[in-house]
Amino acid sequence: MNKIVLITGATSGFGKACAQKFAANNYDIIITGRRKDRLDEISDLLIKESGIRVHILEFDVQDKTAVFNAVNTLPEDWKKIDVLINNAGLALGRDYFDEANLDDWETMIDTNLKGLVYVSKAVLPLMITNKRGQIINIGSTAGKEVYEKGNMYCATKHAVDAVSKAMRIDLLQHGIKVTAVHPGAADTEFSNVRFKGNNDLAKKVYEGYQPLTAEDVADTVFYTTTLPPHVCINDLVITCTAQANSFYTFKKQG
Ligand code: NDP
Ligand code: 8X3
Repeated sequence: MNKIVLITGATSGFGKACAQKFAANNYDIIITGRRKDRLDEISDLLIKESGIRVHILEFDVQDKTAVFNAVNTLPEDWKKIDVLINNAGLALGRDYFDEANLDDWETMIDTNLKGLVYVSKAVLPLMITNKRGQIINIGSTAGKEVYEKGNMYCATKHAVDAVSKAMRIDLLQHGIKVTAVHPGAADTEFSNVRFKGNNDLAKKVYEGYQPLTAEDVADTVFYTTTLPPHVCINDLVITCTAQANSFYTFKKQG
């Protein structure tokens, strides 16, 4: 029987690339997200490319009831989840603290922190019953250093860092691995979302250097699942070669 991975935010970016990477390595995949048309498209693609099984769960991670309903009503043959990738997330806006929009902040807190916690709490009983599993939380370099106008996005990613540490300690007794992967700048739909459809501003983020791709991150996420049962990567920061951390990126001028 193939192993099973559940990926949140599989309709785009890292989540979609992870789905393709795990499918190519014979995992059966539970893909989740809000955009049903994309979930259907990606399901067709994965089946065509890799011939594995795909199960679609359409929900908003901010909706606690929807999250628990979706996971609790999984068919029996989808309940042995080996890997959970908590990837769904977003930044909204890049403004000074006093000028930033409170609704944007609440959406980031509800998605990046509370959503991650809901999905984890829903999936954990299945992993504990199975006496195995790995939870991979997608943090960010923004969870390691706070940068100007990053305020609440950085705060939610620092919270992901802290929650990952807390999970790792409390789940030791169940033998569940907890891995936090913290990427730097990667060219996905992330900046289009952050700048609310201003694609010129989004494009500027990646000018003058070669950022990570979604595939770079997916390859690394997959690698963390290939280690022997007694080995766990706890915390991993991955940036493109031009980036040192949140503050330093070497950009070519002109
Ligand atoms: P994308 O915008 O390309 O993908 C984001 C994914 O999250 C989409 O599949 C989206 O699905 C899903 N999502 C967002 N909000 C919700 C929600 N409320 N409920 C369910 N799903 C949701 O961005 P990335 O792939 O770049 O981002 C993935 C993760 O990586 C995020 O947590 C982000 O913070 C983090 N990250 C990104 C970096 C980057 O530079 N790109 C760097 C470091 C970390 P849908 O809209 O269909 O619901
Ligand atoms: C996304 C990377 O630098 O925009 O988490 O915070 S950054």
